Amino acid sequence: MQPIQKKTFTSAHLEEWYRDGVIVVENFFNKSEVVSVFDTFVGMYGDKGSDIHDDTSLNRASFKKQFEFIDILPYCSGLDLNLISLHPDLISLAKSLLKVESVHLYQSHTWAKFTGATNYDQAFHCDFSNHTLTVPSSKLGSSTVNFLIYISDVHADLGAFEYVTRSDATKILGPGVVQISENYKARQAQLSECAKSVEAPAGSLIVYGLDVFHRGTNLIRPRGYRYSMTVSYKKSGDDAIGFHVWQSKKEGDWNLIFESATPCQLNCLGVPLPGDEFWNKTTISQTLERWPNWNSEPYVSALKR
Ligand SMILES: O=C(O)CCC(=O)C(=O)O
Ligand SMILES: [Fe+2]
Repeated sequence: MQPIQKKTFTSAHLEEWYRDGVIVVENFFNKSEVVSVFDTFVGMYGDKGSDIHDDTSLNRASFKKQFEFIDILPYCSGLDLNLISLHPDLISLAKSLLKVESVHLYQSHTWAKFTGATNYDQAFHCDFSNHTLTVPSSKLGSSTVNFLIYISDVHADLGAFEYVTRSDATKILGPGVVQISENYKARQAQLSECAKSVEAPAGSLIVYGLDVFHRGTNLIRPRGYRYSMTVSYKKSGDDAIGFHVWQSKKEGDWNLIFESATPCQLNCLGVPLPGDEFWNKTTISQTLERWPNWNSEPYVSALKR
């Protein structure tokens, strides 16, 4: 088992994960890491916040607009942005939370939200429906972990994430409930009463399970914006879970990642580790042809052992 390396992450957090299904770690990433990612967001999305917020009730089209400013790994610029979802501390945390030696990054996207672009309010929900064709694992801690990373400072009027701890949701909905099937409005109101709002600085990390009720909220501050990233890991080899298929983005600039990521980081994208039976002289030279700046040395060395 990999130790939890991050100073800001303690065993009390681990207990919270099993008890509440949610952990908030303020300043998980250091300022210099986040400032660089923030600057890349500014270049990608700018500041489109309007003076007036949108509080009209949502329909299908305005709901879809919540997801307008999203890009998927690999990103067109910014090495730090491309590597933040593969940050060694995040990988190590995912391994500790899932209690496994090997994890797979199955979701990584940016998300910019702007005051007035739409109404960003959501109902309380659990995130499993587009991560699996079934339901979340009923084992505490599950086989997946979702991370929401704040890239800008987030206050209540800037689309703060809201969640309900597992025990509060159990009191309202009963044990193990992940879908609200009756008394929808009343249940939403009850969840809202005990919801916690995450106001936190850029670089903070929200960790939550697929079985945790949560929601996005509207941005109402004039000219407000919220930059964030959604990143999910699963236990390697869990075929029940998925979101992106990295191979479908073969036109994307994977060079940025291949030239800087460690074998452990690349392994989280499905690249076999040095020493794996996949590697031989042919597969190494063909991979080098695809990604000329890839550091093949650890893979070559492992062949000689
Ligand atoms: O961005 C957020 O604060 C949460 C969004 C969310 O829960 C979702 O779109 O599933
Ligand atoms: Fe969600």
